[in-house]
Amino acid sequence: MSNRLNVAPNDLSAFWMPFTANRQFKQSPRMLVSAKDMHYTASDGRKILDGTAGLWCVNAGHCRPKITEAIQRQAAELDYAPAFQMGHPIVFELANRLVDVAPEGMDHVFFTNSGSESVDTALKIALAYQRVKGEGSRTRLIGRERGYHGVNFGGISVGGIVTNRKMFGTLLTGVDHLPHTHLPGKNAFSKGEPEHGADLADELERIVTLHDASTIAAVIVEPVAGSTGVLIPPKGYLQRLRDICTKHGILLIFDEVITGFGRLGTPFAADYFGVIPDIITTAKGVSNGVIPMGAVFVKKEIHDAFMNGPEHLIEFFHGYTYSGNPIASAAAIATLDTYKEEGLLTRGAELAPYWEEALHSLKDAPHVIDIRNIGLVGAIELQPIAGQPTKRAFQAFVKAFERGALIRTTGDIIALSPPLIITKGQIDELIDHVREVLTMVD
Ligand code: PXG
Ligand code: PLP
Repeated sequence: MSNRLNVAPNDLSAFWMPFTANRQFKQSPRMLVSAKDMHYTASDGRKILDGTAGLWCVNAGHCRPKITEAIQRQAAELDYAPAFQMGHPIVFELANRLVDVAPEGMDHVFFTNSGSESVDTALKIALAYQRVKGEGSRTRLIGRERGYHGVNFGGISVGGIVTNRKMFGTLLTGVDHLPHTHLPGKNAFSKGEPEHGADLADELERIVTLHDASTIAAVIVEPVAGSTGVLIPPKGYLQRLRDICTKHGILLIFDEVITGFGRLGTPFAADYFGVIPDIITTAKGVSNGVIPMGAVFVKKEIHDAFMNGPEHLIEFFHGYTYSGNPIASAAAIATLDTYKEEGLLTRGAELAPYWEEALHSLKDAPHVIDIRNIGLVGAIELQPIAGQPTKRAFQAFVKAFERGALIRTTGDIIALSPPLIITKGQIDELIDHVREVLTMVD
């Protein structure tokens, strides 16, 4: 039996932290205790400028009053309602509101609680859709190298990050991968979409030739790969993928868990690139990161293909206890209200030129070998310390935190994605912190 008295208030051992160097963290913890708008407050009282919108999710900034109030009100009114064979009005309202901001034709929404669940949901919808329309031989899924699609089994199978895959056996079978599009030799220091590499989409034709189109259900890509260091698609690449998928009857899934809800200066990346997929996965910004929620958007024809057979039967055997949870739904509606009132789904477009110049002003800073940007996302790639990859960037992360800025690092890449409410002055401040820490690291 656990005895709470045995647990000192500052005992950090029980919590097995996700994606964290646990032992190192617990020796010198970095604790956040409160947040407001663009800033966190650390446990020692210091204000920390949030350069990463939490983990790419707090798009409207922290502790926004409408969202806080909506959660408080909803928790007191209807805390939980069963998600299966029952409904509550708020989730229907939210679905309508989401369809209104989604790209044309994305008329239906399936709710989840995270990006990982959204991805596995989308893969299941794709497989089941092919089957209900009589193409049950289409069982293969195609992902991409350096893709991040969360941590569930479907997501790591189509994902392209070796550390997230190698411990977990054979994963889903029947998966193949496109090559990633990162070509530093040709595209270093590109502003926005890089010039070279659209032809990498033609690798899909090679994969189709190898397996035959009749065996492939769907292709899933992040329009801009976030987690593996902000890899921006070469000009024309996504349109080519779209064309090849259409030609072969393959569904195209955009994983917009990061790019959704204004990150690129448009509501979705599909809007930014003018390429409409068949399914869009989202999470994070849908509820401003405040409460777990994810949403999968599907085209009308996909949804409608399931609406056959006897009406008393469940059409799609999938769902989560917390799909469309009332409190999360209320938080998401208040989030959409906040985005709308403050124009946040397009504010990134206004700030993008300033952001681009500020980021690229780091070109001559020590260790910098590439800078990339699109919308309100940026990456600064560092030369790794020989034989010690990731060490230099991690030092930069720790030093930035000590100085008062939260940045994110992946490998030897610094990724920046501030809340969409950032001011030009705060952009300067963030970039100055990065410039300074680059002079301090080994
Ligand atoms: N797809 C994409 C494209 C993502 O970026 C997920 C799925 C999974 O979402 P959940 O909610 O299950 O974590 C993500 C999440 C980082 C970082 O620093 C990125 C994510 C999560 C945490 C950290 O790059 N992306
Ligand atoms: N495991 C058990 C034993 C369950 O009963 C359930 C749901 O009822 C789950 C897992 C799935 O949980 P969730 O619906 O929250 O994903």
